[in-house]
Amino acid sequence: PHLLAPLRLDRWQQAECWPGAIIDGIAHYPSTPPRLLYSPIDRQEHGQLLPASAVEVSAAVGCAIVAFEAWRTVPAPRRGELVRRIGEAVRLHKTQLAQLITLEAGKIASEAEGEVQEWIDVCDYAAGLSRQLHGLTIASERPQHRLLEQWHPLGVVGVISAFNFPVAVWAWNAMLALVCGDAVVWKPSEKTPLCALAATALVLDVLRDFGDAPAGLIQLVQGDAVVGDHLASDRHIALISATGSVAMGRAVAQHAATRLGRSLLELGGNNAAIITASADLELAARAIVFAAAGTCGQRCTSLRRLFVHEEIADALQEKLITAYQHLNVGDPRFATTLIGPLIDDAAMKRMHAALAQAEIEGGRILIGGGQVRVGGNVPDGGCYVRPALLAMPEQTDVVHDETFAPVLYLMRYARLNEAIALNNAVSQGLSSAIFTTDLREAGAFIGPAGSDCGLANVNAGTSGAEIGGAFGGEKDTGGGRESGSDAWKNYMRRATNTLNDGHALPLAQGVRFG
Ligand code: UN1
Repeated sequence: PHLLAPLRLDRWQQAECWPGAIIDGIAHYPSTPPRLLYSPIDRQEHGQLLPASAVEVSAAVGCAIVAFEAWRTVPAPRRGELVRRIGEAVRLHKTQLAQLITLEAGKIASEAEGEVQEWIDVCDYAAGLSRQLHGLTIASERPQHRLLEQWHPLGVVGVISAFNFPVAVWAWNAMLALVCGDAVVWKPSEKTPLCALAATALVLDVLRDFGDAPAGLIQLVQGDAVVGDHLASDRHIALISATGSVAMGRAVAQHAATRLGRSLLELGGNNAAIITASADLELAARAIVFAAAGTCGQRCTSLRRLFVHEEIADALQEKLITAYQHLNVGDPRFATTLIGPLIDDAAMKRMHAALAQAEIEGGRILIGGGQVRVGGNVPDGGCYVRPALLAMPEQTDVVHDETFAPVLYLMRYARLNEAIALNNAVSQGLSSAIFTTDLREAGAFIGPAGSDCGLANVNAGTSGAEIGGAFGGEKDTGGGRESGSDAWKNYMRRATNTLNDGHALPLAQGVRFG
């Protein structure tokens, strides 16, 4: 309750039941079988949710269309003002939102606050952007003619997000969509519904005070994959932006493609770092530990593969083992904890299956992998594991999989091109890094024949990207780019206009007609 009241969430709680949909600012309690809500910290139940059905999805989309039709003619800088005020409200509630993220996703305070900070940052970015939604003017081949390009609001944007970033990923999409003049329907992860309700409550309060912004700009439909499928299949959704597993992305992309809708996909990563012989090992080790073990290995940008030059492999391995020994695993609400729980039993089973498979494929666990015993700051009921570091003889089958857990496979290499080829040899293409003090090695890695990922870093880990850059990756990662740079163009439609200022009607390409 101390979390829910300041976020004004208690208004929606009816006898331990949470609404599966917020449509036009009104809570809906569908007559669907309830879903029990647990915290990954200790599996304590904290209520139940009535998931949305196809009816609520259609209603939410319908209301979003009405809101869009009003919002698209509001001047973009005024739309930016709305997002600026959302940013102010998020600042005021940063701590409570972060605590809710800790409760539902199991993140430690600093990472949960960092996630809320991403929302704040993207508000600032989007507010500025609202005065920069610019197109080109282009020289015409015809006398007294001009070509220009305009970016118009697109329509209703569907957002499907994952448990590991329960507010930030939606915020990257939603804050940009709002300044671009769109309305948003959100299907969050079924594992983090209270975060979604809190974020929606906060935006609705800002909308109410704003005046010329309809409540229907932000709609929420909660539930599992079926709800996401309804959203992705709805032909009124102009863009479906989905973050999560490759399997989910494939399903969403197929639904959208059937109706020739747009999709924006940010899917799995199987991110690697190359540590060359010239690397600053102290710095590399710190970056590796945060990227591989931080967030309990549950970021799409988490580090999963390590290619270490054979000359420094023993030294680095030793540093990593020492660092892993000191990782404090436990209740994420304790200030000294660095690694919180895995999200659920299924995640832990997948981790253990991957470790067993790795051993069959010739791998050797150097440290970690086991479940942490209950006691002290390790509560009963949660899935607390020791981050695992394994030595692999080569990039075997299991290394090609993204196991969403703190599992890091260490492999040795002799030549840089060999390591770059291995970096690129997996089906995913999200994030990558090289640690080197050699300019040529860095250049090779970030050049056209280097890393094939959407993110390629030098002396910086694979995770923890800033919002200012375009975020996303290639191949099975889905090809989409969200957040900064020119990702806003995804949320708008481009119109090319030809303007004739003259009295004659010259035809393009010199065509004569009559
Ligand atoms: C994700 O895990 O889906 O770069 C997003 C990062 C964060 C975002 C991760 N800024 O790790």
